[in-house]
Amino acid sequence: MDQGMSDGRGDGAAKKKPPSKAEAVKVASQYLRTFVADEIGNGRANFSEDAAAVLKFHGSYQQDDRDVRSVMKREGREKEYQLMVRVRMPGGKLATAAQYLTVANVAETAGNGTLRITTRQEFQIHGVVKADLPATIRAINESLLSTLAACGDVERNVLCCPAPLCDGIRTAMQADADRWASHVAPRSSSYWDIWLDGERIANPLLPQAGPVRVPTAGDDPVEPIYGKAYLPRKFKTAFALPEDNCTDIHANDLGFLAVVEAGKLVGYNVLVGGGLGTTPSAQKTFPFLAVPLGSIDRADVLDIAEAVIKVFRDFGNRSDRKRARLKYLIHDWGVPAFRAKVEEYLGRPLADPKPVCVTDVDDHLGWHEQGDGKLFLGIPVENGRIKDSDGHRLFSGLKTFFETYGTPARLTCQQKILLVDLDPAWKPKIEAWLLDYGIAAVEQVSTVRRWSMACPAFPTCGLAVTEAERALPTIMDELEVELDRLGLGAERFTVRMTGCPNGCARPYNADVGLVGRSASRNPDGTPGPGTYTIFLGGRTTGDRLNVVFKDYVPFDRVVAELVPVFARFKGERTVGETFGDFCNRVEIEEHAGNLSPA
Ligand code: SRM
Ligand code: SF4
Repeated sequence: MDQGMSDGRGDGAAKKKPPSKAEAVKVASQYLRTFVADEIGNGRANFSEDAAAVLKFHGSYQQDDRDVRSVMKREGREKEYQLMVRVRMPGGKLATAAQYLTVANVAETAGNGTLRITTRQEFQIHGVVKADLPATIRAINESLLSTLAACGDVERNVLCCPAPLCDGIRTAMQADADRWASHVAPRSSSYWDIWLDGERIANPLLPQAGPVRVPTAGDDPVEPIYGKAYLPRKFKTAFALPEDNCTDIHANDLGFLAVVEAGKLVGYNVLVGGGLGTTPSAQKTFPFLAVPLGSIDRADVLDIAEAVIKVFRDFGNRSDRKRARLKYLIHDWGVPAFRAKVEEYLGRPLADPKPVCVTDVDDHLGWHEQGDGKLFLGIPVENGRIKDSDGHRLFSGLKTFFETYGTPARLTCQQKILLVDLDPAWKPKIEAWLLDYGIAAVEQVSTVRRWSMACPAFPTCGLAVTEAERALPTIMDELEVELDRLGLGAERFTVRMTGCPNGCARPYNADVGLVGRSASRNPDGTPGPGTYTIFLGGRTTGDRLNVVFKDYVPFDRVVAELVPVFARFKGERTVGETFGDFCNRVEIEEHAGNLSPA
């Protein structure tokens, strides 16, 4: 995986190709209005392809139940259409208990009775039928949350460390993230017209009517930041602290890495070009980690973010969606040329990056003091799925919790939930509540499971080729046994699994990445677990890509392939060396590109 950059502007050929069909649909949607508005009440169970493409900008994906897809096809019946609704939550913040209860209520009444915390600290509700979509979006908006721009070719949910620590730094960083999130949200009125009868519910996290910060020749009167065709592709931004990269900043198109002086947040190093999606058969695609572009004062966040996003808007590849992410523009141009263009848009030079980089990560689980006399409690949620099953009643338990205590919450980019603003006097009762509902405290979860994540994959994701969320718990059961046997149970490393190479659980910068490679079928025709590519040698801090260890590994062989590497790590590691660092060192020392046990 080449992190190298070219230094010339090599994408000229792609520029001459005609725009893709997706571009035509965006323009024809007239600022995200037509198609969707025309089809909501047409009595059909599904949206047309064009409407489904525009619907993403409104925060919803059209899906079908893949567990029954082949049966339905065999019986000549229509797919089991359903919608996934994503709730936009900058910095993962739920300001009130009522917001949580609204989302949980919608999941119960219109969805499949579960909630999914995503790797970008949002909620997803799966299984909503088309007829229930308007009421679902209205309820979410009435609770002062939104779904606008949770998906689509726009700035996605802006990530920020969610820990409610009163250290003066996180609060300031969260305020900067909120300012950018509201400034960059789409400004067209179509969302309110379609779902809320034109009523703009006052929501501080939605678009500010104010002017753009960096006026450029390409600005459109309705959408001055995006224009009629919005962005060439999705765009992702994260804020992080060097000692706490819990937002995985290097996986984002744009990153703000805090520069702290004398205990105060004074500015940021600006990182650009992160993105993980890849298609193994297309060499022109690859995962890439964001690289430093320059440094800025806090006051300049909106200006620099707007300049970067507008350069992407104007020069990103609009003919080939596989190569449309910012990382490819930067790869093709090289950092110096990209920086020069950003400076041109900004109207001033950018200071060089400061000597600040990521050093650690905190998942914020367990009990912590906030610094204002209150406590917060981070709760593990396996693969982000909030559900009731087998005596573990997390879904019911959280509802009771928010009804009882009425406190806010935060979601993390590790798919976990933080219960915040807790009175220390409540601690014994809250611990009893955990026991009552069979909710595991962090101390009861193994280190390997604690640091693992999987994407949803089957049955909801239309792009899945293998299982992930439903398969990782089995891998964890097996790994726990093997790691304990080797005396490695306390080792901290990340295991991240996805059902296809798109990288939604960020497998390519994990210590261990398990990426769905080829499909299989169960005897009853439902999707089987498939085969996986095993990647090794990333880092828990997320600032190094891993490399392929083994390809096409059947699901039931994954742990068997890993165990000899763990055994070798135990025998050969240097003092304090982590598993990811060991794999990376051995791979580099042996120049083998393969860590097969000696
Ligand atoms: Fe993702 C597409 C789920 C984070 C890269 N992602 C999808 C879709 C919408 C499938 C689709 O297009 O039909 C998945 C819906 C599955 C379902 O049933 O819910 C999906 N992505 C997810 C979530 C829910 C995974 C999770 O375990 O939480 C995450 C939602 C985040 C959110 O709240 O917005 C999610 N996706 C990511 C990340 C990680 C991140 O952003 O930190 C990545 C890698 C970083 C990146 O963007 O490069 C990621 N998702 C993709 C890609 C590949 C993009 C590319 O540049 O090639 C796709 C496919 C696409 O866009 O065409 C994709
Ligand atoms: Fe779907 Fe692939 Fe993303 Fe998993 S990684 S949610 S299978 S697109």
